[in-house]
Amino acid sequence: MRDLKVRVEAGVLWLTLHRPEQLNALTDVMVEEAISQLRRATGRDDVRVVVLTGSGRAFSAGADLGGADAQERYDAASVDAANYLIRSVTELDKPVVCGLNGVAAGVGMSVALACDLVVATESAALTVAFTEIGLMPDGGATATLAAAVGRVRAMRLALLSDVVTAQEAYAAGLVSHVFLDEDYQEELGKIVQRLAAGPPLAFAATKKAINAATLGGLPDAFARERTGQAVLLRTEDAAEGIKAFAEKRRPEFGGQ
Ligand code: T3D
Repeated sequence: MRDLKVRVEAGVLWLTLHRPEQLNALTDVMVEEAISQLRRATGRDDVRVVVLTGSGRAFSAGADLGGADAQERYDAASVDAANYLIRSVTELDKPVVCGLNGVAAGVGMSVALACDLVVATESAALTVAFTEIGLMPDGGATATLAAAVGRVRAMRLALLSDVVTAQEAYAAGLVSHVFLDEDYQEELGKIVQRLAAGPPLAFAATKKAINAATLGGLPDAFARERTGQAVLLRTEDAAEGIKAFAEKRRPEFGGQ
């Protein structure tokens, strides 16, 4: 698939989001293909660990905001697809590592937060971004963000969409590792190889137990996000937010 590069090497399934010109903004087809690869990974003996990463200078800028019909492309069904992608990460019985090679925004950040480890380059950054365009966080981020950083900082990040540097993200508990850009690829490779050589049954049981203990509210979060986002997507604020992004200006929200 052109926009999702897939390769298996030494027990590792590498899934690379590949729309570098659009900062790897996610299309429906990319989401569907990533889900399919993650779901198939369960039964693959040649896959012990999965890495999700991006091409170029971004991990993913979230939903694709390109085109005049951007707002109409999204509805409850697209929220369901995003949520299913997140579940495919959290429910996979193998470690999933986010190779945070650059910025993650919107549902791109939600994907990163769903992964078991987030290995970042020093130049990477995260921003919730949704509220900047009149939407609420989805892809389970209302649960995973709060689980990672606590309620108060989750509110700050979600309401103000501050851009968090990789070092700040590490200090806050959003990412598990940060490496200098020049060391990142090699260090990511070492971590992934340790996981590939580790005990699959113990990893599966550990992942399931930690997710159960920390993300028990995820199914309810998906449901709330679906309901809230379906409404927000049809507001004038969302239309203005998406239009303003395309026009590279600050949005003016009227609360309608
Ligand atoms: O169904 C549902 O689930 C609905 C909900 C949707 C889920 C969401 O993810 S909503 C949030 C969508 N994402 C955003 O709002 C983030 C938008 N992007 C940004 O805020 C910034 O691009 C970044 C902070 C990520 C990076 O900033 P910067 O200054 O490094 O790059 P830039 O100049 O803004 O972007 C570079 C190019 O990528 C630019 O194109 P150009 O002008 O060079 O032709 C820009 O338009 C493009 N780009 C960036 N983000 C997106 C995008 N193109 C399409 N979709 C994007 N999301």
